[in-house]
Amino acid sequence: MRIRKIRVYAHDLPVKNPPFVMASGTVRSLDTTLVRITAEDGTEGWGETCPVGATYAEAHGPGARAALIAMAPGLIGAELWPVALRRTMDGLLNGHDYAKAAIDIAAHDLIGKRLGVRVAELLGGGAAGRVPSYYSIGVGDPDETARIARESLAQGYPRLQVKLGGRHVETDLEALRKVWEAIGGSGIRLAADGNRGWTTRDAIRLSRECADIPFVLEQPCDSLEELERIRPMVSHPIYMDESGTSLNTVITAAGRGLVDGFGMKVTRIGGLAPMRAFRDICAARNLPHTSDDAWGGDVIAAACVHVGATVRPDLNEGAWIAAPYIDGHYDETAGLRIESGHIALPSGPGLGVTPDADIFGEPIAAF
Ligand code: 0XW
Ligand code: MG
Repeated sequence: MRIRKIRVYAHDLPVKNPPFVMASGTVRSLDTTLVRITAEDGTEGWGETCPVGATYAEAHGPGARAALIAMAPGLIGAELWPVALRRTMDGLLNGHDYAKAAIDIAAHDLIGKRLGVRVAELLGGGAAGRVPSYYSIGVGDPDETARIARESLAQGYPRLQVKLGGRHVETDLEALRKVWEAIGGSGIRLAADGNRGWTTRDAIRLSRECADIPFVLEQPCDSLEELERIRPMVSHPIYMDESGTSLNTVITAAGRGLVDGFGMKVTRIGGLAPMRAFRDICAARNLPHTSDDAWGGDVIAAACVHVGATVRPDLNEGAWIAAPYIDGHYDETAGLRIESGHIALPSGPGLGVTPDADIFGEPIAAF
């Protein structure tokens, strides 16, 4: 199975009820990039990569497209199987994993469609039909945060993530208290996501003053060194998100016992093939993790849900998708939807979604 044609599309995804606020950036509309690969036999596969603004990670929409355009000519005629494809991409461009991920996702979709199996089976199978999700509440007024927390609980979400940081830590403490008053005792799991925004001073204070509230501290500070510094001083488990930039970092973090789990992004780690290895490393160390991406439409959502379906149930912190924050779908019938805090695994071959290409207009590049 070899690549005959690659088309790259750019598309805007406006945020429903904008903005979405995180310590590391405020976003109103997301610049997503789609990749459409055609194989020699005419089978097609879709990939996507959608950084959540330009300040969340070392990634942005134009960067993804520049990297894809740089690689695309060298990928025509390349073998589609993921390991071979990854070697070809690494031989064409160093780094830029979030762009390579779009090609990797499209290859998985195409191979699945060609063989008549779901991506979840290509990732090893054992897939659950219904995948847990979690709701992410942007940084906001403490009372409003607590109201959304109550609403998410009523909607059936098994887990909640509250965005904090980038403001006075007193306001974050107030928000956490009010959220806990709203959901405490319900059984819903809670993550306090600092998105790299706290100093070690504020992360330690927040954890100590909320020692009675059972949440996980997600990416409290910016660097590995800061996480290492606060590790013995906080009362809460620490999950790594933004710092988990490669399998290499993940092995170090898991091996040294630096973290208790991960918020993981399919595109940040380079696609579904490395995500599968990541999942298995976590299983070997009994580390819970999410299967997310930064943002994106139905293609990226399906990729996250196929991985999420194969995660060992007791370690599964859920698949986050941007669907609740986006109007409409790329695939009106099979597009991914959250119902009672869970997502049905698409049943069709490959990713199980087929975007309506007309939505994206003319490709910005074709090879
Ligand atoms: C909640 N997410 C998965 C979506 C936003 O991109 C941020 C991210 C996170 O956990 O940091
Ligand atoms: Mg996070």
